[in-house]
Amino acid sequence: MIVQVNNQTTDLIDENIETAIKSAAIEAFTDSPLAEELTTMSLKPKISILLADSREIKRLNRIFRNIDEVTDVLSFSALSTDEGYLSERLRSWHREKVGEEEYVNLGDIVLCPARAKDQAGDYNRCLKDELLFLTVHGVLHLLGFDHEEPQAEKKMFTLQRKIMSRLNLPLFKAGYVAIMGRPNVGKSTLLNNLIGTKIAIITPKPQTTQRMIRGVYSDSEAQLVFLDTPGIHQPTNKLGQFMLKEATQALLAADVICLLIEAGFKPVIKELEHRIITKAQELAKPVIIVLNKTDVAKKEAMLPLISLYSETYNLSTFVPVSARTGEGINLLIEEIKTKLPISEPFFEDYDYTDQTEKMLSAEFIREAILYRLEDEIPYGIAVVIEEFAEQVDDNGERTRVQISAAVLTERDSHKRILIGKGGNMIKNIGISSRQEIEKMLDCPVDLFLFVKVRSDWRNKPHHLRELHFDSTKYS
Ligand SMILES: Nc1nc2c(ncn2[C@@H]2O[C@H](COP(=O)(O)OP(=O)(O)OP(=O)(O)O)[C@@H](O)[C@H]2O)c(=O)[nH]1
Ligand SMILES: [Mg+2]
Repeated sequence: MIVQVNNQTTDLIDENIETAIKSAAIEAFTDSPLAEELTTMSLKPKISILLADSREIKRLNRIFRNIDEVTDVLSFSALSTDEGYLSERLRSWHREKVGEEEYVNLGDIVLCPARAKDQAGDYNRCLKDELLFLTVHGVLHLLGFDHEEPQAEKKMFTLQRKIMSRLNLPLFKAGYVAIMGRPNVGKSTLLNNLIGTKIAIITPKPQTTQRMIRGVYSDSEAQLVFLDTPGIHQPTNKLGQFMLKEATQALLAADVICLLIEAGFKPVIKELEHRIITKAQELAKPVIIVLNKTDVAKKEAMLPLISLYSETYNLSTFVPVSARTGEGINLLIEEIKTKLPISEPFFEDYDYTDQTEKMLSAEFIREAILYRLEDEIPYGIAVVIEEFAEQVDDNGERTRVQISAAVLTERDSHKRILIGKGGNMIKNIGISSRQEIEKMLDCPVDLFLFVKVRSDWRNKPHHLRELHFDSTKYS
């Protein structure tokens, strides 16, 4: 295989880097079906790589893609290829004789070292590693891979990762990120927005989340394993103790702590935030202060908050977001990536949460109850799925699900409120939670709700165990 590197830039690149670029191009091509096809035809591949300055790559980007911007890499394929395979018959003009050997030109790659240098800084890589990454990316484009559609992107990026690790460039980053803060600051809303689907219930009432919830975000550069936690508050029963333990465990497990505060909070540091930051700093874990609800906060309120936290704890990463609208979320992801360790991913893409359909069904019912009942009553409520029966058609496709759920309350008087006049309250809870469950399961659902009294279940270990609240997390 011939890889020609033509360096038009004046500095940045030495001979070692040029040699490494050639090896990376060969490594990216070697295992492809096209490589095998050419070998059987006794043909040798050829790739040209141009190292261009910012002006030149901008000019090429404008001419060939109609985008008047500097970019990091451009690929110009000389053959029609599709995900590693040749998708046209080779013609005589594709072949070129050099001495005894016959070569096939795969195309040209243009790299911009100046741009790569800036990007390398953003990802904590050296320039050489970034250029090798871009070379592999460019060769995969020549082979007909692209990242326009999610399916295609997944294929391309998985292959890219494999090649990078064969080159001993484990540039991929992965780690755990705890989303922490007081109740109601928007932790679960943020988690859902990061993952792009509803895996945690959200209500305007504090103490909605009772357990740690895992949601995994992955892209070509990193895997961020988010742990949504129960809002930290002073426990008044065994369930509360369990919730606090869950949050503490997330902090201990995490590589990065995202502490959520509301962007509109007064510039005062309360005990709770102080405890989280000092514990994280004691454990040498980086803390990102996420100022949430920017859609409703006054911009001027944020600056005093930022100065206060940065001066008190010597923190430097503050990311304003609106978990509700999604504003600032991409920036948050990029900030987290800079703080994650280099590592292989922990989870497969399909394994994006630990929440099962059964668990989520129970949570959607609890969410509907939290929305409808006032004051303290909803906190004494738990939901147990007693039956989850799926009907499937001849192809094994799910067509309908029957769910029976017991709603536990602490008192007879609460049971009466929950059932409502003429059964109206429980009926409405059933209707709205069924709609959510149907959306999740993507099929019709028959939902049957029963109300049962379990007095003081939040303090009774046997009831808590029945509800799968791990008994080691409360005394
Ligand atoms: N305006 C606005 N409201 C938000 C935003 N994020 C969350 N909320 C609202 O804040 C309330 C609490 O949101 P959750 O995501 O349940 O908060 P949490 O921190 O998970 O709460 P706990 O689980 O109780 O600790 C809900 O009414 C959300 O709709 C935001 O960015 N902007
Ligand atoms: Mg929550």
